[in-house]
Amino acid sequence: MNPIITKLREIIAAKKSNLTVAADISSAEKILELAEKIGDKICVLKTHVDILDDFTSEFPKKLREIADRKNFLIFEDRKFADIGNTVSLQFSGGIYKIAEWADLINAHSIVGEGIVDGLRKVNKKSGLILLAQMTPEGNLFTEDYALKTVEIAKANSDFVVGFIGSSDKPEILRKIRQVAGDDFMIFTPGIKLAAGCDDLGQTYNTPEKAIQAGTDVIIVGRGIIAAEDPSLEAEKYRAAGWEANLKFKI
Ligand code: 5BU
Repeated sequence: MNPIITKLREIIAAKKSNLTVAADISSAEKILELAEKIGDKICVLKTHVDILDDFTSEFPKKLREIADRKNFLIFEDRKFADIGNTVSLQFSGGIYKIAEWADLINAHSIVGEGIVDGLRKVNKKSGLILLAQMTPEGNLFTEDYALKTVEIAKANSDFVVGFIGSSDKPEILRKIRQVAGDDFMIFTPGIKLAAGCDDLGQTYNTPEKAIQAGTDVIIVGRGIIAAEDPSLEAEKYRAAGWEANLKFKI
């Protein structure tokens, strides 16, 4: 088991928070401001560094300082999806040098186990999340695909910390949980207090539905970052996620 799992579980218990906030904002400064505001409420902050207009190598350093002070992990949602050699270059190099700073990264399993080997080759400190499902309407993920992804994870449990699972197909999510057992963490995006969808096919389900289906960590983006008061909203999601955790998991 990857020690990052233990660390994440400790953070979740200490902060009574299974909430990840997706900081889908194009300004580094605004992400840092958000992290200061909501850092106490979250277990993980999720980034897409390639949407930043003003990325510099200072950004991950500053975010790390906040993450250490407020006790949360940093998840770069890069969704690697290439041959082993290419992903090792993408993970370690380029402008972003993700391997230097991300606690968590993710990858598609569609290309097979070689992607895990390619990422592991240059890994320094990150844990890998495999996409077993995705949230958009009409996606091509199947139960068979999800369960084969779990097999890859089990064969690489030194590095793989868990899965992305979607509560829009809770029966598959439940199977992932059953087959994966408790040595992996499941992260679920597409979460809002009011279920529904956006205008580009994103599906939303409630924290309760995701956790009942077996998820460990809920990922919330616009439900929090687009709110008038993100810290107030983050507290609502933290409380809802934790309540569901107590009801269904402990
Ligand atoms: P939202 O604003 O709560 O819809 O943002 C969801 C975030 O989770 C966003 O950063 C997506 O890139 C990310 N995401 C997702 O929505 N669905 C998926 O299947 C995966 C990631 Br994998």
